[in-house]
Amino acid sequence: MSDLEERSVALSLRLSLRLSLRRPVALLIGLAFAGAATLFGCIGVSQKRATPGIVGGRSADLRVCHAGTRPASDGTIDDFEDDNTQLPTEGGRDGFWWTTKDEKGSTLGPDPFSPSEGGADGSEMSLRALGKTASSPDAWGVGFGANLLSSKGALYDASRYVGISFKAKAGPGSATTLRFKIGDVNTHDDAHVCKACWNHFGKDIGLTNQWKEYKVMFTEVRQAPYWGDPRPVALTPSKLLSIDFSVGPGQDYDIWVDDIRFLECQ
Ligand SMILES: [Ca+2]
Repeated sequence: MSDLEERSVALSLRLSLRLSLRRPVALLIGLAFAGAATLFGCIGVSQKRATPGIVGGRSADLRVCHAGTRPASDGTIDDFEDDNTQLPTEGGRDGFWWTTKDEKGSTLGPDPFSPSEGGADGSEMSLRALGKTASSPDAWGVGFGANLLSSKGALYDASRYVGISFKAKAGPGSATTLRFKIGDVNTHDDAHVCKACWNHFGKDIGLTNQWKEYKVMFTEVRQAPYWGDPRPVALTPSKLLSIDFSVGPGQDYDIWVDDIRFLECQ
């Protein structure tokens, strides 16, 4: 992500937090979907009418794996062994890693942001992010993530998967709480649906100082409370844009992640 795009994300986030970002385009798209849902309802194609302004977002559409999960055969989002900032071109993905931070003094390294030596399970490379997040009242911290597709605003269909696993650890003295998030059509600004964007569906992760695997199922991710517009009931796996990891304000952090994979049912 360029400096300009990074500033743009930070600016959008602040605007969204103030619930002041309202775009005629988003409204038109929302109305278009509402109209389509009404039409389908009339001709009996769909039994359930979508909530106006929400694309998908229904828990009934999420798959549950009764026999457990396994890494999908084309599921590697990144293992960082290629030592670059693009996702491996597997499963049709070709996006890039980026970073974002508040403008209140939070720092994020290394600069330039790229894979570091030392990985999970004896592998050679992983993704390390380290720095200090500001503690002022309006600081929100830092984040690092990847768009699943390189084309801006393109939606990635992950409906054949059921969740994402990754390995992670915290360095000595680091903050140990990390939030993992998935940006979808209803929460990502680039999809032009949300009016208050960036409250992605996510889960708080508690790290240790040892590499450990974490599984995050599409059924269990939630938006943070009290803000975001719209606020769908569930993630829409058929229309994803991004994944990211974020660290909240007022902390020293040294976070390592590796072997990020989509999961499928056993
Ligand atoms: Ca690795």
